[in-house]
Amino acid sequence: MSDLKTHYRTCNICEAMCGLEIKHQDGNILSIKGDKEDPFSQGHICPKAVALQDFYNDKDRLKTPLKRTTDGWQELSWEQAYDEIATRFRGLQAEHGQDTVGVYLGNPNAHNFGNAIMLPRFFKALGSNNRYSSASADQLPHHVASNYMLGAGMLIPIPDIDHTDFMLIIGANPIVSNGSLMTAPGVGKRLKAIQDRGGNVVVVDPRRTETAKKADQHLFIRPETDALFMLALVHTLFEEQRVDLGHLESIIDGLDQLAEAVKPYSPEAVADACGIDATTIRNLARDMAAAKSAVCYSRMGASTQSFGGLCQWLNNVLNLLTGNFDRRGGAMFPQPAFDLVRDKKGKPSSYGRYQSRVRKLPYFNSEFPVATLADEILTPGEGQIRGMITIAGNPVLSSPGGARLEQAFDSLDFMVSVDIYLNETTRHADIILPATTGLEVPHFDVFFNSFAVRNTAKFSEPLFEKTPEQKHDWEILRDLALHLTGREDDGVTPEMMLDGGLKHGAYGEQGMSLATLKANPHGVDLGPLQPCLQQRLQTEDGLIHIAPQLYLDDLTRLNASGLLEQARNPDYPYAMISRRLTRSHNTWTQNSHRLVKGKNPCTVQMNSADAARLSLEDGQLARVASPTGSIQLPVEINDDMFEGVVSIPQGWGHNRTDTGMTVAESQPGVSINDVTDAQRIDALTGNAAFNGTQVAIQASCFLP
Ligand SMILES: Nc1nc2c(c(=O)[nH]1)N[C@H]1C(S)=C(S)[C@@H](COP(=O)(O)OP(=O)(O)OC[C@H]3O[C@@H](n4cnc5c(=O)[nH]c(N)nc54)[C@H](O)[C@@H]3O)O[C@H]1N2
Ligand SMILES: Nc1nc2c(c(=O)[nH]1)N[C@H]1C(S)=C(S)[C@@H](COP(=O)(O)OP(=O)(O)OC[C@H]3O[C@@H](n4cnc5c(=O)[nH]c(N)nc54)[C@H](O)[C@@H]3O)O[C@H]1N2
Ligand code: SF4
Ligand SMILES: [Mo]
Repeated sequence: MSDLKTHYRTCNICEAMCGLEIKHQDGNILSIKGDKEDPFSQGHICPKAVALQDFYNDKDRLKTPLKRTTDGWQELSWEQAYDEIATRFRGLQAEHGQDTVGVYLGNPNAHNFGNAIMLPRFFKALGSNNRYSSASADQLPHHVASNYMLGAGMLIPIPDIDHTDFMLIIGANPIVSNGSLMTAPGVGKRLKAIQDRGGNVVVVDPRRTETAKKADQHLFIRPETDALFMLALVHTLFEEQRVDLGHLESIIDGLDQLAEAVKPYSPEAVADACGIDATTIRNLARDMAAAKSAVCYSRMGASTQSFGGLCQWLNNVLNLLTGNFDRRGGAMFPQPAFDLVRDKKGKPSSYGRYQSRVRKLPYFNSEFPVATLADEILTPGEGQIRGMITIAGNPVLSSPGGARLEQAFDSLDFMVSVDIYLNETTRHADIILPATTGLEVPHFDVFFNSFAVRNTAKFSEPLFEKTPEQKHDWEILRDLALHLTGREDDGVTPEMMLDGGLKHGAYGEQGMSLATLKANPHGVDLGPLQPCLQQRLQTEDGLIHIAPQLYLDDLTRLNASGLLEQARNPDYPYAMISRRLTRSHNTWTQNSHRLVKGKNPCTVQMNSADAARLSLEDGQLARVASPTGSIQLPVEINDDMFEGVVSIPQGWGHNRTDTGMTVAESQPGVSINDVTDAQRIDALTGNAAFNGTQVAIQASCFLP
């Protein structure tokens, strides 16, 4: 028996970047705990980190390339797989054009530094513009707002949660999600600290969430009316002359146009639509303006909805107008050691450079919206997608109208998936390329350091060596690129590129390098966020654009939406929203026995008044239907729900046939995205509009 060893690394599951301390011996994990010496997370951890050992040990995890044949899945060598993929993709492209091969990237790409660094090479080799990702089912409106207001889509303002005196949280549940576009391990403690220093936390959400329960004030809001609500806050700031631009005053452009545009949206005009009375809205605007420091933080609830673009613009507007932009305790800008924003100045953004073929949706950040991926596969004509590669994504469960995407994948000439499981998406592939994951992979957060509430940097070595047959995601991407182009390997690795980026980054002159990080396995603290926007701003004129024309134009769409009049479809009278669960992450963690054991969490939560109206009892099976599909799941009566709104978990539905996730199949749940509609988008950004999907509910005729 060898010695007991301790390994330090960063958890790769969600955005919180928790440091872990893992005790192991002879290849067995003895414990996974929070690393108290991690300067950022200081010992915080959630139940999912302990499941990292389950993913490592999972017997269902794929280790060798698989090919679908009439006799089922057969193993093949990496070389055979690469050769076949290159031949098939190039064949399709020769016949139907470069763009005939589509790419879908899922969420774990953002948590895997090898992918983040190697993907551009793969894209270049493939040469297709038909790219899609989970970003357009998530945070795209944040990028579009930063692009138009600040000149760079990745320059995202982050709430300075550790120093603020007033935090307005709209459509986020960080106690469960552990924060998003706000990497902040231990959000609960950080929120409590706001209250302990005399500050206030206000949550605006159609559900009284775990976060709302800890807040000083919770306001129920009708789904998708957030833009109206925020317009009324902005209106009040102007009307009551509470605008104070602070140190950025001289570089903010467009204030007069903004003041004019918000005139119609008084609190009285929007109150009924939002379900929040006018005095409460006015008082909130006053409180935010009067606070020593304040920050408005809007996330998924305000982003994945029909006016997600307007919401994320208005979020920034509120922080600017109260003088809280780029200011301690307000919305600040991290300065990561490996910087994704540097030197973007003057480079035109790709927003609207192309339109998608079928629905004419805008291109942004070199991608089309995932809400139109099925259309591009299923609609014949020049430019149709006939081949597809998914990389670390499960869009059959995660995309709006997932069931239609499933049909679309079935119709492809050739499909490849780079993944760790045989799941609802990868089962449609002709070849699956299995990657290493989690504890076998070196780790550096290329993205989440750009969104973190403190500047830190950390590199983690793999805990376990991969076997000689296994390949890292980045090696698969590199090898595919080499097979597609016929080029020789130049030997460049993600670690080399990371080292270069660190040495040339903001802390390079102070000795930052990969060697520095390797010498500090708990991570390096680079200090609290500092005002730095004037140096980091990327607009060509050096100004902050507070009222870009595309947002002012989109107000016409908001006015015509029927939201102000509270228009409802009588056939589908309930508004459906999604929820996240503490013990699952999107679609892929449900093969851990310790995470899914216990009661079925995949329930439809509804208010008792709604349940009474529908004659539904707690635990009874209900059918939730939209014009695009229906699912059946148990009712959970819960007065934490706003009347007329029902909540269903996202990421479930492991009840499809021919998948290979045996634990997940034992507690499958149903997929909310069998009910969502890919036609429902934020037309401005192309982002999926999951929230507020109109549904009908009735008792199910089947027994549970
Ligand atoms: N209705 C509704 N839908 C939603 C949401 C919602 O709130 N409501 N949320 C949206 C959001 S925010 C997101 S981010 C998307 C997520 O959408 P996706 O990214 O499509 O879904 P994931 O479950 O993250 O898929 C991860 C895939 O990667 C695989 N995987 C895990 N680790 C690795 C690895 O190390 N390497 C490789 N190669 N593969 C790996 C998993 O097996 C799985 O197939 O879902 C969106 N969908
Ligand atoms: N445990 C766990 N953690 C996760 C994930 C997970 O699956 N599980 N996923 C990760 C990912 S990929 C992401 S992007 C982040 C997301 O992190 P968050 O943005 O915090 O995500 P949610 O928990 O979905 O919170 C969205 C909130 O918006 C509310 N909401 C819905 N519709 C509306 C609306 O119209 N208006 C308003 N104001 N609110 C609305 C919902 O009730 C919900 O409370 O979480 C990450 N962390
Ligand atoms: S909060 Fe996120 S990063 Fe932290 S341990 Fe849990 S899953 Fe991992
Ligand atoms: Mo996400």
